Amino acid sequence: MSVQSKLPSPFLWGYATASYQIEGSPAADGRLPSIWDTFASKPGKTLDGLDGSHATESYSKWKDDIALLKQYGAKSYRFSLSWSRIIPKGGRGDPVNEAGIKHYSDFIDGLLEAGITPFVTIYHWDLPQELHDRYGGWLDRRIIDDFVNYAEVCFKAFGDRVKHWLTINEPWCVAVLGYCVGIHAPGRCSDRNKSPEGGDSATEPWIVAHHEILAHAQAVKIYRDKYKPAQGGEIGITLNGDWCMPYDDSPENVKAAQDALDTAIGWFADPIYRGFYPESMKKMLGSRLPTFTEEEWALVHGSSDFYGMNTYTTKLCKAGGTLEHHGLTDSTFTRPDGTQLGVQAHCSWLQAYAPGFRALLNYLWKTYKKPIYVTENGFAVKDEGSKPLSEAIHDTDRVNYYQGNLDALLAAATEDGCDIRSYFGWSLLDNFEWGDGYVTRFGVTYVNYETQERTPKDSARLIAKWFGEHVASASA
Ligand code: PNW
Repeated sequence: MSVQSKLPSPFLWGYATASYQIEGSPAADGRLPSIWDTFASKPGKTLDGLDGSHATESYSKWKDDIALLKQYGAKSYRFSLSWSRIIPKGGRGDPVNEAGIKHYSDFIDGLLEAGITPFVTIYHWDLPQELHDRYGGWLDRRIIDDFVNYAEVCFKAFGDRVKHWLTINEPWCVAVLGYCVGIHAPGRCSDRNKSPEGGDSATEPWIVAHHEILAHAQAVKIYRDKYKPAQGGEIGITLNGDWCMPYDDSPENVKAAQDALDTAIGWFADPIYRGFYPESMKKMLGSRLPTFTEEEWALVHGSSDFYGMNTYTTKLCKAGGTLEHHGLTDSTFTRPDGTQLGVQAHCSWLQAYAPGFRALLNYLWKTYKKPIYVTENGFAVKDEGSKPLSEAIHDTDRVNYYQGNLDALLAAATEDGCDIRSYFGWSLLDNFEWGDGYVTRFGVTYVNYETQERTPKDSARLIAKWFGEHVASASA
C-alpha cells in the first residue's frame, strides 16, 4: 500500500471514556456528589435501577485500564476529569481537593510512561451537585465563572503534560437530554410527573446551551492567553451529531435534513466556527434563542482549535416533526422501500451506516474548515448484555461497524482530502451507559460487573490490526 493511501503519522487513535461512567468510588478522597449521583439514584431514572457507584471501578483500578490500552496498542486515551473530585463543591470560592488532583496527575504520568497521549475532557456531564443546588447549575450565568475557574485549576495542575483539551462534551446532550427531555441529569422538563422540581422544555435548553457556549469560549480564551504560550497545547469543544440524509428527494425532505443538521450541529458549531446562528434556528425560536453581545460574539467565534466530532449513526429525515430540538423534523431508519438503513444496535437510536460517516466527515470539513478529531464513535451489539461471555466477546456487528467506519475514514482522508487527526472508539470497556444503566454495552472490552474481570472482544483486535496497517510509518 502506498504512503498516500495511509493516514498521516502521528495519528492519535485509541479509546474514549468519561469519569462518571467508569470511576465508581463516589466518596473516595473527598469527592462530593455530582448531579449524576443524585439523578441516577432516583427510582426509575436508569433501566436497571443502578447508578455509577461501582461502574468499572476505574478510580481504584486505573492501572488496569492503562495496561489494557497498552495491550491494545492505543496511541492515545480520551478520558474526562470529575469536577467533584477536583473542586468538590464546584465554585470558584470553594476549596480545591489536592487528593483529586493527585489522582489524575498520577494517572496522566502513568499514561505517558506507557507511551499513551492523554486527551482530556474537562466536562463530561457530571456537574457538582452543590452548583445545581446553589443557583441551578447551567441555567444560571454564574456557571460561566465557576467553569472557567475549574478549567484553570486543570490547566495549572495538568497542562505541563496534557496537550489536548476538550472543554465540554456534547453540549447538545446536556441542554436537550438534561433540560428538555429530562432523561439525563438533572432531569428537568415541562412534565411535572417526571420533573416535580420544575423545568420548562420550551426555554431552558436554549438558555443552558447559551451558558455552555460562553463557558467554553471563556475557558478557551484563558487557556490561550495564560497557559498556551508556555504549555503549547490545543483546545476545543466536542459536539455530537449524526449524519442527516433526506428520506427521499422531495424538496421538503431535503430541507428537513439540513434543518436537522442545523439543530444537531449548527446550533453550536455555527456560532463557534462561523460566528452566527443558523437561520433555521433563529426562525424557529425567535426571541427564545438567547443572543450574544458583540463582545461575546468576538469571544465565541473562533473559540475552538479543531472540530471535535462525536458521531454514531445516520438518520433519514422527514419534514413535519414537532420537536424543536430536532429542528421540527422526524427521522427514521426505514427507507421508502421498506428496507433498513443498516444493522440495528441495542439502543433504538443507532444503526450502522458507514457511507453516512464518510459523508458527515466531508460535510464538517467543508462547512467548518478545521482539522477534525473524531473523539467518539462506537456501537452497542443487540442483546450483548444477556449473552454468556463466550458469545459476547465475538461481537461481529461491532467488528463490522468499526471496519466499515474506519475504511470510510481512510477514504475521507485520502480520497476526499479531509484533514482528520484522531479516532477514538467508544468505549475502552463496557461501562455505565447513563439512562440505560449497565444494560447497553459499548465496550471493546467485556466487563463482568460481579468480578470486574475484563475480557477483550474481537473488535479490540480488529481496531489494533486496522491501525497497524493504515497509519504511515513515522519516517515516511
Ligand atoms: C455519547 N443520542 O452520548 C456520550 O458522549 C457518551 O458518554 C455515551 O456513552 C455515548 O455517546 C453512547 O451513548 C450520546 O441519543 C447519547 O443521540 C445519546 C445520543 C447521542 C450521544
